Amino acid sequence: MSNRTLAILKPDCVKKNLIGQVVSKINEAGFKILAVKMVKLNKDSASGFYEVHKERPFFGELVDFMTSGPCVPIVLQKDNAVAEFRKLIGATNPANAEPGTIRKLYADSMGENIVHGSDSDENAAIEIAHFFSRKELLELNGF
Ligand code: 3AN
Repeated sequence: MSNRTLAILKPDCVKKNLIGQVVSKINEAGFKILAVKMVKLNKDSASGFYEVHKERPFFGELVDFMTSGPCVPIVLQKDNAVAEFRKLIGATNPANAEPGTIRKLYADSMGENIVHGSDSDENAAIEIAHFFSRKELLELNGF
């Protein structure tokens, strides 16, 4: 089991000035930040990131939203990071998210749901590589 996951603070999180509050929740839950940056995705990059969803009816909307403003990818470390982070963010639809989860606290809708979290160790590795080069990760953390 890997101890890393990729979080993205989505464009709604950045626009609503919630970066600080969400990062506080992440730190309070015991995650260590290994790497962080702010980026504005273009259509190709967002489509590549969400490749697995390309046949879903909401794909166009998802790519439009993810390219609508800057977002903040973060590499996080904790034991059992993928599952622990998904527990912290709550269900995809904020209406169904547990009280106290990041999406319950801050998200407006299924599409604009504040934060992304990898759904498997395999995808975490792919998603981390989408945003951070080997060189950057080596320089920051020796991995
Ligand atoms: P999660 O991010 O909780 O793993 P997924 O993998 O089912 O959720 O969906 C990927 C992203 O697609 C979600 N974060 C959400 O922003 C968006 N999404 C999922 N379902 C819908 C929907 N019905 N309408 C609009 N956007 C959606």
